[in-house]
Amino acid sequence: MTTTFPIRTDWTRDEVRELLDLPLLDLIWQAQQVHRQYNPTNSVQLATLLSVKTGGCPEDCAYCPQSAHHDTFVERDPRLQVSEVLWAAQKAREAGSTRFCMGWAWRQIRDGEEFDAMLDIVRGVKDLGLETCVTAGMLNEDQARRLAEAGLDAYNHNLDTSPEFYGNIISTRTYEDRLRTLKYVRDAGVTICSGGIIGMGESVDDRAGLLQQLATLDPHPESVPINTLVAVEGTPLADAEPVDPLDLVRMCATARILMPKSRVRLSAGRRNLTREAQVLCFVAGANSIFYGEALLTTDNNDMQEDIELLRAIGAEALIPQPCKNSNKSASSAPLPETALTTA
Ligand code: SAM
Ligand code: DTB
Ligand code: SF4
Repeated sequence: MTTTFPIRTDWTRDEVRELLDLPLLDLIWQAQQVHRQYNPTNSVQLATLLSVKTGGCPEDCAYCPQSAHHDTFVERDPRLQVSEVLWAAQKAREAGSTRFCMGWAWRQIRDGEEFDAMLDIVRGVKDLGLETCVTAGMLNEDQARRLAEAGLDAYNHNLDTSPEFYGNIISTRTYEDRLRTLKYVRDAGVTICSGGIIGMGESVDDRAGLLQQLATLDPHPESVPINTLVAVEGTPLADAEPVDPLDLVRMCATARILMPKSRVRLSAGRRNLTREAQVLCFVAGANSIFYGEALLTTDNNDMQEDIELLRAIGAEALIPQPCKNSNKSASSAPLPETALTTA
């Protein structure tokens, strides 16, 4: 008999903890059942990242190489021009990506020229037929509304960890600040991308706390990035203990069970995983990756190796939506044999 799993937004922390503590084989079995019920195809979404405004961020996030509070390899770069971003988006599309995620290292973007350029970028990327995602720190209600009007599909704003552990990682903003921006984004009709990071010295209970926060947002975030800390020299977390990849598998599986329909994205830190560990994450319910040479400021997995791995497991990539004015319809398709990069 097939069990069916309802979608719930009333998860308790104890329930989440029980899932995280299950024998791994039982956890993966349950996650696979949920995954097959809600996501019956083998589709894996490829999302490409681009840092539009890099470094010099006034926030003090302990993990982040872009914080002005830490002395890291990241140089404050002049922000990219609209045309440079659109060129990069076009390349990402040609390489097989369907979602283009753009980062601005801000605490909160100011209205005016800078914000208007962001709106132009969103419109331009959308016109290429890509899903658009922006991450730029806090937003006010009006900014969320204007981004929605420009056609923004998703806003990334991670809760990062549990409410109790948050103060150990960031002191310049609060959990409530984060939740408020998520509410403005949701109210404006933009989908939410929100997840967190493991490997910052948090306990299993903190991981349960993060997942419980995400899984009690109603509706669930449409996209849930699970990052493993990329320990960068010069940040306070430079010497953090590496994460056991099986703990990442547990996070993916538990996120899948809690949020059956969300895209669970295997995010930063994938470069340190073997092919087999990545496959276990896909089995556990991850169904998206960051695809491209770089994340925001650090290196990502080799694109050709990614295509080969996804082909080896029979994954299907979504194909980009048609550009505006094209009459072709969108669908999902086998992956290309090679990452279609052009210099
Ligand atoms: N400033 C914006 C913000 O914080 O929302 C956007 C950019 S920020 C770099 C986006 C997310 O990347 C963070 O919320 C964090 O979860 C993740 N991140 C940043 N540095 C990381 C690192 N070294 N390792 C893993 N994840 C990281
Ligand atoms: C997310 O959760 N991870 C991405 C994206 N959302 C913006 C960023 C990862 C950043 C890793 C460190 C860096 O390359 O700067
Ligand atoms: Fe700034 Fe975002 Fe980095 Fe925090 S994570 S320092 S808010 S860029």
